[in-house]
Amino acid sequence: MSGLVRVRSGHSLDDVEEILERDGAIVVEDFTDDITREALLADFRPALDAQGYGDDWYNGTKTRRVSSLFGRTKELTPIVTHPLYLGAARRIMQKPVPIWLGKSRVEMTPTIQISGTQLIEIHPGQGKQPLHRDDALHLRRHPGPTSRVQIMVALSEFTAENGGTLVIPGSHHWDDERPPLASEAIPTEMPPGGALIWLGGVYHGGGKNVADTPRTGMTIALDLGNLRQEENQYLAVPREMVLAYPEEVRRLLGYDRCPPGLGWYEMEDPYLLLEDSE
Ligand SMILES: O=C(O)CCC(=O)C(=O)O
Repeated sequence: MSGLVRVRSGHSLDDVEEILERDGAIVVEDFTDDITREALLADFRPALDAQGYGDDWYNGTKTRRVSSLFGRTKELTPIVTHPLYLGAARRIMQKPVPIWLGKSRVEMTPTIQISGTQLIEIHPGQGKQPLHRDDALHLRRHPGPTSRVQIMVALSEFTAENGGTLVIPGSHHWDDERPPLASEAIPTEMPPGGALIWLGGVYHGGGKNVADTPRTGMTIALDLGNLRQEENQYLAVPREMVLAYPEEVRRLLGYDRCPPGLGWYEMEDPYLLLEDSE
């Protein structure tokens, strides 16, 4: 494959879903506008500037990372509810599962939830990150149903030179025996405001930065609601910040119950806990 399919924000969801199922990844060129991108950068910049480089081969020794993103800004609604991101994630992951309840055959549809969030700023001199699958966190076998749909929003331009995310298209179809090779990976190139959406089973990694400016990306992962969140959102996002978001986002942050009965509080929908405080 020569490159990732590139679409615009108004593209048909049917088509984006089909491309993601086939290639495992897609670029949306105009995912977010400059106003949102600049507001996000303004909210994140103090934390990013105060953050030192990582100190291991995986996170990068010339890379700055900041997490707890929903606790640091109130501007993430248009990103996480974007119809092509949330829409594709819902279609790909929220598949009904048949179960027996006594003699009744019923179908339960899982929720999805915000799992990990990170700003990743790759500085000049950073080498390639090892290619990996993010759904390895779920200790699962491949190929199989998708348990994660992730996004990387370009807060600065992404190029082949500055560390644009390396992706192996189609690798979510591979089994667990086939190793990823650097020669199979292609760099994600996109303008500021563009986004890469990819499935958890796709091999990818941060690229090498041989440019003279940093590459700044913001990643959010949506996972199936019956899995543990990668980043503990109950600890990462203070209550007042959860309350600053609309119901759909609060539920995505984990204040929701995944059928048939995961995550309840006092045997009720945990969302009630937020309603009571308004
Ligand atoms: O920064 C990137 O482009 C990808 C980072 C990544 O895949 C990771 O840190 O797990």
